Formats: sequence, C-alpha cells, structure tokens
Amino acid sequence: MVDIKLLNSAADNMRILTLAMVEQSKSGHPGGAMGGADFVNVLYSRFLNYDPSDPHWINRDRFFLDPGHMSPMLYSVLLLAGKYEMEDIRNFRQWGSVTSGHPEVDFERGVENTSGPLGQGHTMAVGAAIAERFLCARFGEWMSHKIYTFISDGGIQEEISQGAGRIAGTLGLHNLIMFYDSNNIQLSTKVDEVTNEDVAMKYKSWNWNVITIDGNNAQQIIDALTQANQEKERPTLIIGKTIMGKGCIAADGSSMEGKTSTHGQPVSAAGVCVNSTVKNLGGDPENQFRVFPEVESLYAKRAEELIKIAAKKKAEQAEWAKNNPALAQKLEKFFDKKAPLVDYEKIEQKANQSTRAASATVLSALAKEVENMIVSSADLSNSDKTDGFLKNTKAIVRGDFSGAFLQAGVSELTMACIMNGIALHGGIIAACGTFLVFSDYMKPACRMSALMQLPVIYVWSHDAFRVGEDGPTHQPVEHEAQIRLLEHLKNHSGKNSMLALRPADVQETTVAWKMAMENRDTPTALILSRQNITDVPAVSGNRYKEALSAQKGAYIVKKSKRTPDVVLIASGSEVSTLFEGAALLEERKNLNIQIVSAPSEGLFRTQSKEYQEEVLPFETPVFGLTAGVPVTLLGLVGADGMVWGLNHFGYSAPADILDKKFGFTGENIYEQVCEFLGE
Ligand SMILES: Cc1ncc(C[n+]2csc(CCOP(=O)(O)OP(=O)(O)O)c2C)c(N)n1
Repeated sequence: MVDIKLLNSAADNMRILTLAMVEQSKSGHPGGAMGGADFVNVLYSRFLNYDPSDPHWINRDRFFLDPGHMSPMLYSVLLLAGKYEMEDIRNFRQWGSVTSGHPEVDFERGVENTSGPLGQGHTMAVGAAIAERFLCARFGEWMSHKIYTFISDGGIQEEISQGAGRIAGTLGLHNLIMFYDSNNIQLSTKVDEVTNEDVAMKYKSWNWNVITIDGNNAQQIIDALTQANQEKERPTLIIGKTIMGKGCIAADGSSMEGKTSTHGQPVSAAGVCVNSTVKNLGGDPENQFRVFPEVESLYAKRAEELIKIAAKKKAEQAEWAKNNPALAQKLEKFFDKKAPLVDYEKIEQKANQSTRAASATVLSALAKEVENMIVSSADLSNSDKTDGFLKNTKAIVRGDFSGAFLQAGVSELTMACIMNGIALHGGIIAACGTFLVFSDYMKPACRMSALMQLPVIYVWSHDAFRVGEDGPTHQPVEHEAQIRLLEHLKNHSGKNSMLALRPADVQETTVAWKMAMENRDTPTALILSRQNITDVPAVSGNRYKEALSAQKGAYIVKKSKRTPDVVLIASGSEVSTLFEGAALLEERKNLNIQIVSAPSEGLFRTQSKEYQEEVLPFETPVFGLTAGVPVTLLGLVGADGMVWGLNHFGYSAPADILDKKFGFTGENIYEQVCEFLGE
C-alpha cells in the first residue's frame, strides 16, 4: 500500500527546506523547486536505484537536473537521501559550501551533472542514455539502468531541446524518462505569453511516449513512472502540471501560489508570509531546517531497500563476470579512466596531407583499437574527416547500439551536450566533430565540459580562411582565440580548463590525438586544416619522435646555427609558411632563424621557465603568424613582438588567392620580418 499522506508530507518537508534555504541566503529560486518537489520525492523514495554506500556504482540509475536554478529541490531530496548534512543546507550559496547556487557535478553527493544553462541538463541525460545502451549492447542487458531527467519550461523552450528530443526519439531511447515540470510560470512572464505550442504533440512527433498528469499528485506520479519503466520502444515524457510556489500563502491566509514573483527571489520578498506558509506545509516556523521524523524513516527504509537492490544487482554482475571473464576484464578497462594503450608511432601517415586527413588516419586506427569510444559529427563527417572512424565501425541506430558512430544531424550544440552526457555517464570516450567556424554553436557546451572537467574531444576542421570559396560565413578568424581563452581559464582543480591543439603537420596530428586521448582531466580541442600542408622537415629522420615535443605545448622545429636573430612562431598550417619565409630570410639576409611550432600556448605556459626561455629566448625578437586574429599569438610574441594575422572577416575566393591577398606567403613573411627587424 502506498502511503500517499506520507509522500505528501515528505514533499512538503522539501518545500519548507527550499523556502528556508532561499530565505536564509537571501537569494535563489524557490517557486519552481517547491512545485517540483512531489516528483523528485516520489522518484528518490520509490524509483531511483543507486547504492547508498557506493556513489560510483556503474549501474546506478542517473538523475540529471536541467533547471539548475531549482537546486534547493535537488539538495533537499539529497539531504533526505543522506548525501548532504543540514549544515550544507543552511549554507546554501555561501563561500566554501557544497551547495552552490546551481548544482555542480559531485558524484559522491549524488549530483550527476552541473546545471544552470537551461536545456543542457536534459541533453546530457540523452548522452547518458546513449552510453547506457552502448554498454548494454556490448556487455548485456544485465547492466541496464534508467536515466531520469527533470526539465522545466525554460529547458523546453531552449532550442537545444529540439535536438535532444529528436535524437532521443529517433534512437528510441526507452531507458530515458523525462519529467517536465509544467507550471506555466517562467522568470519574466507566464509561459502562455511566449508560446502556444502543444508540447505533448511535439514530443509525440519525435517518437516519445507522452503521459500527462497532475505533477503534484503522488499517485499519478507513481503510475506514470511505473508505466515509463515498462516502456520498451521510446523515451518517455511525463508532463506534470505543477503549481509554482506550492503551499505559499500570505499573512491573511490567501493563496500565493502560481505567481511569477516567487520564481526568483525569497518568497518573503514576493509578499508570502513565511511563517504561515511553513505552518501550512506542516512545519514549525521556529525550526525550519528540520526533517520530519516520519520522512526520515521513509528515506531510511528506502536506503535499506536500495542496499538490497544494489547487492542483488552486484551479485548478478559477479555471476556474469565469473562466466564471462574476458568481457568482465574489458568492462573494467572501459571504466578505469586510464588512457587506452595505443601505439601511435605505428600509425602510418601519408606525407604532406591536410591535418584533417591525418586525423582521419588516426581515427581509423582508434576505431579498431579503442572499443569504448563514440565519435559523432553534426552531419559533416566526410568533411571534418571523423569518417575515418566511421570507416571501421557503423552508425548507432534505433535498436542497434553495436556501432560507435553517432550521426547527430545538424545540431552542434546538442551533439556537444550529448558528448558531455556520455562522458558523465562514464565508461566511454566521447569525441565530436564539425567545422571550426561552427564551434560558435557549441561554446555553451564546451564551457560546461571545461567546468565539469570532462575529457570530451572536440575535432574542429576547416580551421582558417582557406575554406576559400565558401566565403566569410565559413571562414573562422576569431574562433581559435576564443577557444584558447579556455586555456587561460583554470578549472576548480587549478588546471587549464581546456587543452587546445592546432597541429602543424601530419605527425604532429598523430601526437595531438595521442595527447587528446591521454588527457583524461579536461576537454581537448583539435583544430585542423582543410588544405594540405607541407610537412615540417624532420631533422633526425623521425618526424613522429620530434613531434612528440608538442607535448610541451610549443617546441623548436628549426634551430638556427648561431644565436637566433629572430624567432618565428605559429601553429597549424602557418608553421609551413614560416619555413618558406625563413628560407628567404636566410638566403637574402643571412639571418639566423629559429622556428617554433606552438600547438598549445596554454600547455607551453605550464613548462619550466628554462624550457620556455630555450624556445623563446628573452631578448630575441619574436614574430608570429596566425590565420586567426593577431591576439591569438600575442601572448607568445610578447610586448615587443609582432603578429601577422587577420583583423577582418575573410572573403570568398580560391584559397591560394586569399593566401596572396592576405599575405600568407613566404615572400610576405620575408618582407614583414625585415620591416620588423629594421633590416
Ligand atoms: C540558457 C539560460 N538562459 C536563461 C537563464 C536564466 N533563467 C533562469 S530560470 C529562468 C526561467 C525559467 O523558467 P522555468 O524553467 O519555467 O522555471 P520555473 O519558473 O518553473 O522555476 C531563466 C530565464 C538560464 N539559467 N539559462
């Protein structure tokens, strides 16, 4: 028998905690969280399977929150689940507390994702659901689990929900269950003032199983979740009609429910009487930070059940492992977070190719050697050359997740968020590609990869104006500099939050991929050329070995015989242009030239001062060449240096014409360097 009164009491308890948290911190979003409490309470007290003593259990159900502003709802249910202390709840939004304004991923405490930018949380859930299906296809249904997610009006309105809804439906992700907290209130307006779409119809058209309920009715929530758990073909959307600020009343006892004013400020500021509301919800106004005894025992009982459920599932796993030792070993390897062992030197590169083609060569080797990798492209796989991977696998499709390539369709932001979700789920390396110019469509997700310290690999090809005839819409100029800003931004572990690599030739591309695969701490960007590049000459005869120095972020690719008169520095294809310029400077002016390839300034700046000084000797003038905005290299050339770059949009014309028009020729480098040195 379901004790609905008890469930309601637990939800009311969460509402009081939510209200109290926001009152105490004098900031936050109480209204929506109070309305959504019934759903999360039913989910956590009856459906969500996890092991209370093993937060990293790989087969736990996941809960992905989309509206991070509803953090008090998550914190209060996780308090009941024993993941937070009441002191944490009291310190909501304060310096040093573990209850930040918007939740930050914290597996130990049951927070599966960082949320705040609306729309991304539920898209990460789609990624996690893909990961779950990918793993079950390889190891068996015994490891199946559910991915739950909670979305609000804001997430539904964000454009990314189109991509997430389409992909989840197309792939038939029946392991995905999404609750839509539909309270008709958002921040500035009522929802029906900005949209009149039929959300149920929209999701149905994407092949979702849609159930509409009263989202504050515990029994209806139980029934919907039961039905959703039985669904075998489609993702489920439970549209829960909820009440913003549920339980709020004014001093005179009149209702304060359903008001926009309770969305984003302490309810007292919206005219709600806190004491009357706490009483109305069955609490003690003098003691608001409290768990009702009956609620405590509800969650204690659930914890006992969960321990049994997890123990049973783990016993099943042990039995499976006994009978399938090789597979069990593989599964362990999938989740060990270590970089896969690949002999990168053995990968044969054709000389003088574009770095996107070199990337394809590496990817086709990875497809054979790394079984726990998903590569995706936003409908450009044959141009961004992620098709190198596809060549040796197949696309993931509805009902068959044995492939490892995700055709994301034209939806760059969705794709990137899905990659974050795959990485959050664990067990799988995620990489995705498109043109560098469209990184603009992905930045919100890249920023979240960086903040969450997820090792997602971004493959961005067509890295310069040499896209040529496609014209300025397709010619990245300021993009590399924007991506590199994340190299300047430290994550919460004190490391550069992104590793951005722009390799100079085919072997450096192999090394860049090696670095990306071995970087398990942060996202990596691979910025690749469309056009062929003349290889950097190997001094020792083994260019791969020399290119390994790229692991220091920047390194000398051409030493001068005597003390250099000038250092020429670039990344990517511009390095080969520097070689052309250097030949002219040596021949005509007898200058001593040192050339540096700098695939990552951020990484270079983490090297010892001695090494940095060796590469860029103080006192020696530095000239930089970049197809991006000059600021891309400003930090490397220093205050007295000079950068030749682009400070304008590109134009539509063949690439070689643009090279000449924009001065990306050996001859112009010669002239610019002469002028710079006063020669
Ligand atoms: C991408 C993004 N844009 C804007 C915001 C700011 N914001 C936070 S909540 C909110 C309103 C969302 O309303 P809804 O999702 O209905 O939440 P509820 O009012 O039910 O709490 C907005 C615009 C955000 N967090 N993320």
